[in-house]
Amino acid sequence: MNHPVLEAPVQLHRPAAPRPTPSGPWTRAAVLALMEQPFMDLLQQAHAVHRQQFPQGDIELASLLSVKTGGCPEDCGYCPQSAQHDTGVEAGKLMAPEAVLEAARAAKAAGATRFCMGAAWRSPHDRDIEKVAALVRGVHDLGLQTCATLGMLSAPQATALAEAGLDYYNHNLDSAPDFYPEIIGTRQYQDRLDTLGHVRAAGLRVCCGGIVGMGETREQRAGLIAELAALNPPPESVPVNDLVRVPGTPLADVPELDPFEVVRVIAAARITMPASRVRLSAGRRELGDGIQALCFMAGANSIFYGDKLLVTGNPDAAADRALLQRLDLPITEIQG
Ligand code: SAM
Ligand code: DTB
Ligand code: SF4
Repeated sequence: MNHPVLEAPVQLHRPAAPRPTPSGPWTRAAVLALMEQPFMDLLQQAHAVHRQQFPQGDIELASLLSVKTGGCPEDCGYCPQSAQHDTGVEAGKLMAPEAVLEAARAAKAAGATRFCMGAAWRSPHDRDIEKVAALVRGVHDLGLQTCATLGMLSAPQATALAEAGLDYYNHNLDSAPDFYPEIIGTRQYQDRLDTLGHVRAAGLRVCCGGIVGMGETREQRAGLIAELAALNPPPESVPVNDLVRVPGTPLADVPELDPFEVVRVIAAARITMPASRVRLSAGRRELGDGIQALCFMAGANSIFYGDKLLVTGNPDAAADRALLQRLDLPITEIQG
């Protein structure tokens, strides 16, 4: 049963076009059936898969840096960086390489193994790709795994980033296809799938997940997980973001999602994408330590680490280290 308060519809854009349900073992109905189990049964099932797939139980620490902030032409209803929302986020230029490398060195020194660079672009120009490629080379040379999230990419752009040493590309499906048009009007679900195709074809590893708590139904949360699990192969990293409700965005006043729903989504991601790193992403500050512990039990084994996400806050690095220590959870080490 969904909590009725959690079902507040948000109608920002046009209604959704019908779309075939994903094929393969994890149809939307099958994922929903998983999620509708009694909470403890779902948790137990997910934890068993997690133990089997990740016997060391380590938590990956990925640090984020907004290398180009604000002024984005897209209208994503959740995003503080859209130029279409009045959130007080100023549009900036691409950061200078030395400042990016300084942040990457600090992230490495604090224990991160992956460094993700985010840019508020709809789709980068080729000249932007050349500049980001230089950043990727520099971060790669520090011995960190590299990730970037720059919006939609063409096939040659994805290849250029792979050649520069990019390990992962983050591009989220964000929601179920039938909810997507209510949140974003400036691009289509298929645009996201096309970029993911170019990223895969370039040999990059895929980081792809979504956001919950935007007013979608539980069935639509199941629909997102079904779409992610149907990617072939499934994404290596699956970020699950709990909406950070930023004043000035159209979703600022959406009712808060029951935090146990986040745990259910993490559990469903773990069961349907057993080999993937499931990252408990935005919203951890609001979820608190107890719910985060349940998420780790349900199979989350990665977090964004560092005091800031892109423009909003994240738990302090020291508080995160303390939490993992209190839960006896080891941190992923840099390989090699
Ligand atoms: N512009 C690029 C894009 O949209 O792919 C990259 C940056 S964008 C900020 C990366 C992701 O951050 C989005 O796909 C969304 O999942 C997440 N995100 C943005 N705003 C958020 C918010 N307020 N709460 C939770 N997640 C958010
Ligand atoms: C992802 O899935 N979550 C991160 C990362 N990929 C780029 C971004 C979260 C953004 C939260 C709101 C903000 O600070 O802008
Ligand atoms: Fe732009 Fe990405 Fe924010 Fe959408 S989520 S407005 S594409 S920065």
